[in-house]
Amino acid sequence: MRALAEAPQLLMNYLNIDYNYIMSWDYYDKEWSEVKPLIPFKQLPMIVVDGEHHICQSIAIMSYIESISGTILTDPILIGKANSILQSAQELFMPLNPTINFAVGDDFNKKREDMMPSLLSRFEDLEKILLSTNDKFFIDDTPRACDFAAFHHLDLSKKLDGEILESFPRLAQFINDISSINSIQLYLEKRPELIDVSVKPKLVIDGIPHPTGTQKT
Ligand SMILES: N[C@@H](CCC(=O)N[C@@H](CS)C(=O)NCC(=O)O)C(=O)O
Repeated sequence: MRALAEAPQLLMNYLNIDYNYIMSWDYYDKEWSEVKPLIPFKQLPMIVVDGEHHICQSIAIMSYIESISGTILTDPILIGKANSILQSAQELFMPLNPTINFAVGDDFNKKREDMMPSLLSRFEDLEKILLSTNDKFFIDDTPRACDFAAFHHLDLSKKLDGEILESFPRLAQFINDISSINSIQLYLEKRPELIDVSVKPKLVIDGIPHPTGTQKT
């Protein structure tokens, strides 16, 4: 699925950190149902460092990446603000991400309708914060974990409704600013495309469409 591994990958691409993205069934050579009980919190994403350290939870993964890159914030106020944006952005995960990646037909339409008020409310909050600053991104002119998390969910929401960001010009500008960063543009061009959302969602990996889900195909 295109979900919580996106922001860590955007961050690593921005920071020019080399990594391999490996499906769990390829890394462990086992079905997901057999892998799940083996990993620390039974869910992905997980980053494996030096082949021995297993870090789960997307926010923890991003904190780790920022720590090793030396781009960590030091001002406690800014750290607090960045964390509040990061957590608020990650709260958009459910039900947005599973709906886009898996729901089809009437179920997709119902979920879209049900989530719209809370989605729009959170978008309003994020729009307001960006409008209150003269900076390009949420904290300053440097994109950080909180920016990439917000970017992921906002970008994904366009697959729920292609016009959803029309009422949020500052968020649309933010998406544009993140997408135009050279390393991010390259990543977005090469990442698997998510197609047939709401019909029969698939990720196109190396030119081959694979149904989303937890089965190796
Ligand atoms: N709080 C966790 C949530 C992780 C999560 O929900 N992972 C989903 C995919 S994005 C998962 O592993 N689903 C498969 C399963 O639960 O078996 C995080 O931020 O990483």
